[in-house]
Amino acid sequence: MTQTIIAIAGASASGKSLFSQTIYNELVNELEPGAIAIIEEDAYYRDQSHLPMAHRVKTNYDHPDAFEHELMVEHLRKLRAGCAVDVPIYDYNEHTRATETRRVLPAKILIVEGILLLSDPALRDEFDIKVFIDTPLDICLMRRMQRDIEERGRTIQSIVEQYKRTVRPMFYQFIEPSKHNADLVVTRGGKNRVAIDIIKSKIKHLLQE
Ligand code: UZR
Ligand code: MG
Repeated sequence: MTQTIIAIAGASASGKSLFSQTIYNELVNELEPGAIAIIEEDAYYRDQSHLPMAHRVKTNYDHPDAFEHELMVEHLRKLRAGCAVDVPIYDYNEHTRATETRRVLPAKILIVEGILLLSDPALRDEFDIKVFIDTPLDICLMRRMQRDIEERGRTIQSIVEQYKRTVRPMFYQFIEPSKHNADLVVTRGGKNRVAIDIIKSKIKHLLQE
């Protein structure tokens, strides 16, 4: 069953996914099978299949209400109780959930990453270790332009529009203040080698206990 849940939060394109995946990928082969698993908050964006595309593009995806945090809490509790869960898969091009899901088994250590993990009090209580990736917002915007064009099928125009309308204001309203709920603040993002090594050794230490 899952014993330790580590939250990795921070702005969109701050390097959360890279930070989390680097830790996961470097540990997964070294540890015994089933010792570590990873879940993304993005997977819990609400299903919008009942809404037409014109409505889906208008959703505020940077607001806590865009996420089904209730389902995420339920899944985290099931994993702690030793049960497997079927995590949704989100399709950024369609702005809704895919029909398939991904089965996640109750690994001893679970890494969870996402923008609003530390702003929701109900969700926050589920985490044993809370990390905030603190990357300057202009760096995030540059990364986001590249990523969203290459991986999420967006245009410069749509990225600029979303950034002004939701990404930036919601960052200042919800994400930035949530930093104070973190146990650790990591500067720069996904390539902070010292921070990656510190979390890795903490995980190994926890597994030896
Ligand atoms: P990360 N997002 C979309 O652009 N479309 C969707 O259908 C769902 C999410 C974006 C969202 C948020 N915002 O900033 C980002 N907008 O995905 C979060 N606007 O993902 O943490 O990987 O950057
Ligand atoms: Mg990401």
